[in-house]
Amino acid sequence: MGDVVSNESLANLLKEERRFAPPADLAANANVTAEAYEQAKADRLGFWAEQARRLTWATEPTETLDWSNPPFAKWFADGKLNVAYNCVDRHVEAGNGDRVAIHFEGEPGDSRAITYAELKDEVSRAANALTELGVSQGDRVAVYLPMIPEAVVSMLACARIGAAHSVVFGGFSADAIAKRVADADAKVIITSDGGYRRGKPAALKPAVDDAVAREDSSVEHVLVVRRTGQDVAWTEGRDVWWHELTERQSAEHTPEAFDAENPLFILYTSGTTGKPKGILHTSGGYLTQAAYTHHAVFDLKPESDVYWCTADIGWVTGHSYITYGPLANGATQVMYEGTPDTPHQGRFWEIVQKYGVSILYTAPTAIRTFMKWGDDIPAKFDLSSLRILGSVGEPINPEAWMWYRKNIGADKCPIVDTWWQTETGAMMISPLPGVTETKPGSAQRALPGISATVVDDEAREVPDGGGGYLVLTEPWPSMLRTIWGDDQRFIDTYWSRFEGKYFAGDGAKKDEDGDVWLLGRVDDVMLVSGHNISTTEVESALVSHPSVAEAAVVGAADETTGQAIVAFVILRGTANADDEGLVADLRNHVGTTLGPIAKPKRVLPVAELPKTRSGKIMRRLLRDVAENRELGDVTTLTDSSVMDLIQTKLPAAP
Ligand code: 6R9
Repeated sequence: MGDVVSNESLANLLKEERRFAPPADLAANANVTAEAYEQAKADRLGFWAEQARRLTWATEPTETLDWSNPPFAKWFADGKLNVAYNCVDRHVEAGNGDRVAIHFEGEPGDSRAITYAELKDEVSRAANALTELGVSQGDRVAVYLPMIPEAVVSMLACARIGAAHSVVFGGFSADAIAKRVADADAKVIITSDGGYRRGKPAALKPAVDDAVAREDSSVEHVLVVRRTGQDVAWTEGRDVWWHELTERQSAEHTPEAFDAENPLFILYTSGTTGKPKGILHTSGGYLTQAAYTHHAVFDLKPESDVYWCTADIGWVTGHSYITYGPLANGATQVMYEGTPDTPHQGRFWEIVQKYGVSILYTAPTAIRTFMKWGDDIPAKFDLSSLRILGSVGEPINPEAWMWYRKNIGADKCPIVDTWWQTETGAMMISPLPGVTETKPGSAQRALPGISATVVDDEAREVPDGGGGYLVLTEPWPSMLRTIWGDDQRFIDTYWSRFEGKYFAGDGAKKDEDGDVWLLGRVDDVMLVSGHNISTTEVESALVSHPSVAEAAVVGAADETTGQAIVAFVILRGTANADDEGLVADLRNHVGTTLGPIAKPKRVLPVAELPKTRSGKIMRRLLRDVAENRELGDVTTLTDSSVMDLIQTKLPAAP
């Protein structure tokens, strides 16, 4: 919270009374019941040792947690396993080789079904190919691909040979690739000629060529998947076509067992400032929690469910809930290459209908966009196959939650709002669909085996009804092991704010039942007349007005109140941005919903909001605008023209 930090706990303004019980049939057949909480509470390590048995180990672990050198954890340290074997081979061996693992849907409408048996062959060939390129256990491989099956195959091929992958989101620049590749010291980059984006082929290889051309590049080979068929520049000796290399490999590859703590991947998070942090995840504990949470939170029935996570493989959600969790559980899933409005705004719902998707996992930013596009669009499709809806990435505003439930979930599907981070590796706080009476906008309760709470500035647990900082009080299997190459930064960033506790960097409150509500990043918390006010609560109040589709609020320096709340809003369909009355109405609406203290000083209707490439609102940039400052770092922004638009909207500061 920088220099505006107040010793007062976060104000608790929003009241939400709506409750939704789990559907009776779902509760009766749920994978996980309320007993799991009791069991994990009685014996947390025993609980995780039992969950680790979902995996197939070459050597069963005898030790669950080694916490002798905190905050450096080791889970299942004397166990050995092969992660790719767990995600692929064992399902084939169990007689499920004919089950579809991935229904791939390309943006131009091409599609491909890949069974577990086929996936096993592809992963084995790719593992042999990487070996031929000189990659071995302990090496790093960068992956810069669109959302195509080869992305999953590449990750699993690395895992299979014990090399760590570092996936770089396909929308990042040459500069971002170069920094990440250099930090991880990657030997090989796997990329493609391009991918389809908004109806057109978009090139990927030029950014890799540019990144690799830099002097300090560690890259020996660039492995290129042909996706769009567009022309590519070629460096003989360095560049290799994926199809040429993999086609001549054997489909046999014996998976070697690696230590549970063998690095599985590095994934960079930009944070708000500074050099990206290479978050390191390892094998046995990570896969245990990814698989368990996917089983428990989505109630996955691998024989009958069709699961779809709309995230990109370049984010942690794609890692844990496209590649590792679902495949470890033998799920059938949809993988979609493109954008939600290509070629039309009903594309997602058309895909749900086409494949009979039963579990959908998406982000609040997408849900708010669908709200803006209108209820009539999903209404044109048959969504009756859906039974569980998930949300991740940002706090979900209660009104967006209600819209999701009503318009996508036919007013019956439980919504699981899952809180977690790149650093946590897997879900930490979420309802369980067969157990929890859900509340719109709350992630509710730490999952079985997870210990989370909310503390004040002095590290004291806040009572029910209080607000403060979200912390994790016990180590968990899929926790980050360190920041790659920087143990001190790992300690400073996460373990120094509160002694012995993991500091998540999110504001949170506990309601009268002890359920957790996430209130946004603590760097974004506003300090108005001595009160800490969460961005999420004010934004949710704005989104609960029928004219507002999306809102972002920031605290801008103010002579009288310290900070004043400035709100940027995207209006719904017919609302008029020049309507003075509407602006006054929105201010009053927040005043009556949350109280006068939370009333924005200014409300500015805008056409777009600045977002990171994973869809999170970048309030930092809006703060720069609201305080008439030069914009800070915009490199992680999806579309920098958005900021020009917003700046022209802004009247000179009073
Ligand atoms: C998985 C992912 C992590 C940050 C996290 C928090 C926000 C994610 C949330 C949520 C409220 C949820 N966040 N899920 N806030 N409710 N259900 O998004 O990882 O990209 O590392 O972001 O996202 O602020 O700290 P990552």
